[in-house]
Amino acid sequence: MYLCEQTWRWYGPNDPVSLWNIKQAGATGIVTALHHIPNGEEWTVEEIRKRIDMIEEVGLRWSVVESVPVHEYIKTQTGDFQRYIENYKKSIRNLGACGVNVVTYNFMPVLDWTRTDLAYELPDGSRALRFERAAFMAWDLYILQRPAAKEEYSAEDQAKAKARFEAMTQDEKDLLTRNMIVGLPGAKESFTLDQFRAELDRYKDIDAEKLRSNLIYFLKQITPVADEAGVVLAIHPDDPPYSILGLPRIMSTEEDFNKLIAAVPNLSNGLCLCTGSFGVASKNDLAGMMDRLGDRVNFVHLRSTQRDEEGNFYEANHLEGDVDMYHVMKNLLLLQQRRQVSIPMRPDHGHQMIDDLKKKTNPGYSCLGRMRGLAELRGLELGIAKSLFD
Ligand code: DNO
Repeated sequence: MYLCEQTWRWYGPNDPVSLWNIKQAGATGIVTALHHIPNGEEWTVEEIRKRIDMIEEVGLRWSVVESVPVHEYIKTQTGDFQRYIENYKKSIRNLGACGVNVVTYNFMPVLDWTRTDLAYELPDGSRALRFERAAFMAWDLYILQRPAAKEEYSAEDQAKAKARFEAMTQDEKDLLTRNMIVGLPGAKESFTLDQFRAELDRYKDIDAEKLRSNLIYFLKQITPVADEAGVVLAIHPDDPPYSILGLPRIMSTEEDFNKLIAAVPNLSNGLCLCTGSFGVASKNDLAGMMDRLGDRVNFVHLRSTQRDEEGNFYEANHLEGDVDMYHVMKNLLLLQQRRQVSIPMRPDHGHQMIDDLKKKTNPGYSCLGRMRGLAELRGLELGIAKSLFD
C-alpha cells in the first residue's frame, strides 16, 4: 500500500522550527530551498550537498525543493533572461545529480502568495492568514494608487474600498503595506512602494497569453534537461487563483494546467496540487483534479480555506473550511496505488496557536499549527487507506 511521503517545509538554518522539531512532528521528508543564493544564480553541487548533509544528520531526507525561483527576467523575457534560463538548467542538473528529484516553482508575476492579514484572530484565539478584499482594494486604490485600478473596480467596490481605507489608522495602513509587499516567507523579494510600482510597470505590455507563452518557452528549455537529470517539476498554482493588481495570472484552473501539458508534454512537466490555492475558486473541483491530473501531480500541498460571499477568505483548519479534504485524500490515495508511488505531501500552513502565539514565527509556518494539520491529515489518510485496502 502506498501512502504519502509526509513532508514539512523548512526555511533552512534560520528557521525557528528546527529539524529535530520536524522529526518529532513525524515528518520524514524536508521541503526546502537554498534561500541564501540570490535569485537567478546557479545552485552548485557543493551548496546542495551541504544542505543535504544538514538534513541527513538528523535522519531526514531532502525530498522536495520549494522553490528554485524563476527570475522576473525569465517571466517577462527581458534583460539577461537567457543567462538565467541557463543557470536554472544548471541548478536542475546539479539537484538531480545529488538525488533531489522534485522541484517546485511558480510563474506568478512580481508577487508570490498574497494576504492582507497575517494574524486574523479566530474564535478559539488562534491566528490565521486572511485575504480581505476591501482592504486589498483600499491598498490598491489609495496606497499603491495604481492608475488603472479605478477602471477595474466597480463603483460599489470603490465605495467599499474608500470606507475601508478611511477607517484605517496609519499603523494599520503601514502594516497592510508590509503584508502586501515586504514579502511573505519564501517570496524572493521585498519592495518599497516605488520599487513595487516599477516592478508592476514591467508587465504593462504583458497580458495572460504573452505570459503563458513565456512560461511555455521556459518549460521547453527546462523540461528536456529535467527529463535527463531525473528531476520532475511541480508548478505551484496562483494564490489567490485570479489576476490581482492588473497582473496576469495563468495557473489558476485545471484548464490552465492542461494547456501547459498540451504545449509541453515532457514527462517532467508537472504540478504541485495546492488545495488551498486552487480551493479559493469554488469552480475548481479539487478531488476531480487530483484524479484527472494525477499522472502529473508530483507534490501536494494540503490546506483549506473558508470563503465568504464578499470574496474574502481565511485559512481554515485542515479538515474544515471549503476544501473537501476527505475526497481529495481518497483520490490522492487511489492515485498513489495506481501509480505505485508515494507522493510527497505537506501540511501547507497552519494556525499560530498555543505556545507559538508567544513566539516570533514565519507567518503560516509556525510549528504547532502545522503539527496539528499533519497529524489530522495522516490520520485521515490512514483511516481511508485501511478502510479501502485492508
Ligand atoms: C506559500 C507557498 C508558496 C510556494 C511558491 C512555490 O506558502 O505555497 O510560496 O512555495 O509559490 O514557488
